[in-house]
Amino acid sequence: MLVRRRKSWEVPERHATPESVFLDRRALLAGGAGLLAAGAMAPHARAFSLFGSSKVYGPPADDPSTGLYPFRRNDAYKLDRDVTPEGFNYTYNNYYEFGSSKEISEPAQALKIRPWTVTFDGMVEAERVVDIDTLLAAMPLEERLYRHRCVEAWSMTVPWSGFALAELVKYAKPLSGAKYVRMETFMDPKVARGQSTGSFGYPWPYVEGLTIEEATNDLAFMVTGAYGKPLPKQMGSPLRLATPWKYGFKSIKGIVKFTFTDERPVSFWEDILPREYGFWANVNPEVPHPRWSQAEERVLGTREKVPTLPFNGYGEQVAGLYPKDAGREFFM
Ligand SMILES: Nc1nc2c(c(=O)[nH]1)N[C@H]1C(S)=C(S)[C@@H](COP(=O)(O)O)O[C@H]1N2
Ligand SMILES: [Mo]
Repeated sequence: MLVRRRKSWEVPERHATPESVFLDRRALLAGGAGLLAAGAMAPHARAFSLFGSSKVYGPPADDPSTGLYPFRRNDAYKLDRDVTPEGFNYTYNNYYEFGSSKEISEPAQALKIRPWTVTFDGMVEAERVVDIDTLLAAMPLEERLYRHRCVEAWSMTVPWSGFALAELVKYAKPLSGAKYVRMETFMDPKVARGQSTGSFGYPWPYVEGLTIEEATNDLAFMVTGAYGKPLPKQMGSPLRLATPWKYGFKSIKGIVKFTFTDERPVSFWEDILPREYGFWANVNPEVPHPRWSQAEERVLGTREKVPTLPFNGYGEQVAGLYPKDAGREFFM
């Protein structure tokens, strides 16, 4: 059963793009990817063809929120490394709804991001369904620089645009008995082919969850844009999560629903492979994944490997959310 449900994370180096390919791609992006024919690339042509289309898909041209950007930067969130060039973020993605490789930016363009509604239900004062642009107008918009650490041992740094998840929780008016917020991605197998074919019976739609304490911690951020512009579709437009102290799979994309509950939600990957992916997924270099080390990470856009930090470097803000003697289950 577990073997049937195998996914690419189980063989991270196979999907982790070799450094040489990255370098070729960087040169290509710098030179105007669309103009270079693969044939002109001679020795690198084969490596490049791994990426399929050479087109870089940025923010959707018809995104009605474009005029709101850029958001005011909140300088409280600082980085110790360079921002990852946007070309990398636009072309190297995890979004299994559109395929299990990193090169899903082209199929992701099929997603319609308007109209888009967000539902608040479960243990709330009153259920409501809100249009994304109404929500954007109601939230205090800001930009923050965050690190992102994927469980596959690569990392990026991103200028995210959005608003504090705590503001959204306030807006949703949860009842005092609510202990968790469960988040759900859109479901549309006609548009997202990964949700229908070849998906090994994955439990679509994608689900993630946080405790209310985590969700109302300052660091938890709802993302609507990146690099001072609306999000490209492949990065989770029009609404995704960023919880930078947790492994990247917690950062659910394409969110359509927030459900407040007193029962701990089961996350998508936890449901598929509970021995390897848990609910908490806090970054910890000392707790290896069952099949690889988490001690270091490849920094996308560079040739560097750097040590991974506890809570991805955000321990000061979030370590207090967890027991002092937190065991392995908090870090997987
Ligand atoms: N709905 C959905 N959200 C998702 C995923 C996914 O497959 N589906 N992948 C996750 C993983 S594993 C990571 S590392 C990040 C990747 O975000 P990026 O493509 O913007 O780098 O999205 C997360 N959110
Ligand atoms: Mo990830």
